[in-house]
Amino acid sequence: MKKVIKNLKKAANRISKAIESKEKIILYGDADLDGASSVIILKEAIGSLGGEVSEIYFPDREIEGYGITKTALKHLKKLAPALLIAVDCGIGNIEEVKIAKELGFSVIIIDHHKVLGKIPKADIVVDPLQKGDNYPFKGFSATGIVFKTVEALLGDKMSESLRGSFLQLVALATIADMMPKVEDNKVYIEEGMMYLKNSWRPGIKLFLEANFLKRYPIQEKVSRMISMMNIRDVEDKFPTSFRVLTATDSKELENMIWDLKEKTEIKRERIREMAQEAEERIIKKEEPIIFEGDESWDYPLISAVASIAVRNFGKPSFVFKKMKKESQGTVRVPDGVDSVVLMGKCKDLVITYGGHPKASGFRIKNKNLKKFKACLIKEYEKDKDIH
Ligand SMILES: [Mn+2]
Repeated sequence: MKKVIKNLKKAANRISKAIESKEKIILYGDADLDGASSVIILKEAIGSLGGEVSEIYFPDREIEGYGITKTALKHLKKLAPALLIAVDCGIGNIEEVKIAKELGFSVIIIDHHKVLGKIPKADIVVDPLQKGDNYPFKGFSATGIVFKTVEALLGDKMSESLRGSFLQLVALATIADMMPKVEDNKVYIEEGMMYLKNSWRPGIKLFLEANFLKRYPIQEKVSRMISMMNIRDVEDKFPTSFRVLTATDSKELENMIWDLKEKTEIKRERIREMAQEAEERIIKKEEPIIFEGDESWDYPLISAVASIAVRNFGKPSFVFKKMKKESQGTVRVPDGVDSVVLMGKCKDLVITYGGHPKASGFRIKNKNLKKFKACLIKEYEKDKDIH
């Protein structure tokens, strides 16, 4: 028998039922390129079946935190009862899902993050990393799983052009999320790249034709476009990636792309400054891990700083934006270290944490920062002794 991702068919059937019975549907996605692409594919697939999406929501990580947030539920509750589909939002929202259910939402979670112990009591959870999932490949982006879901949802109503337009987004998201380029992903990226070259999505088309990318070969064009779009800048509800991938007005798009280009240049300079600041502090300390944060650091850029720190020092790097009472952080680690497992050993000290072994995040009360750092060092050294 052909292996399928656990609960995938169930999720497709539930969405199909919601379309038929004209239930309200809410799409809820992480604001990065993977989350935005997931939302777009679902929106267009539902649209192609004559369904309608009542609301799209991207939480602002800096203000609300990651995943399904209480701020979001407060905003969305007027729409209940409705089908709430959360994509690329992690698998740790036990409490928030409980609240959503009490508010009258039916909840589907589609995700690709590591499961942390218990899973939320959503109506349907699709995550190849959950227990009992026998699908052999585990390295999908969230968008890759969403694509498989809409394949099941649309069946033979998936036209060649729809498939091509979805695969472009799967390729972008898979590359953006740095998922392994093997097995199913390899096929998605190869096919997606083919469609990307001749994209009829106005945003992609204009991006790849942009003057400042002219001199690069297509692969490089695409990778530059991805890094420019993979920012979680939620403004008036939507991240830029979502706008660029869905807008149709070419004047508006040209402005957005130009704006992104300028932002990217400023961003690059700012990352360099922050990385240097961090570096000056790191070399003064001789510690087994890097644990640095600052109130002045720009949250959307700290992941880049953490990546640079791993590259330069070869140590697990925890970099955070300090806010009034809490800090929101990002983690990058060298090969052989699992950041989610490591944080799991200190999980009582954080508000939330999660992600992928090599790239993850956390949110913590400022009063626990010192203890968290001490715990991480202790646990990391313990593990190192074993190896
Ligand atoms: Mn993702």
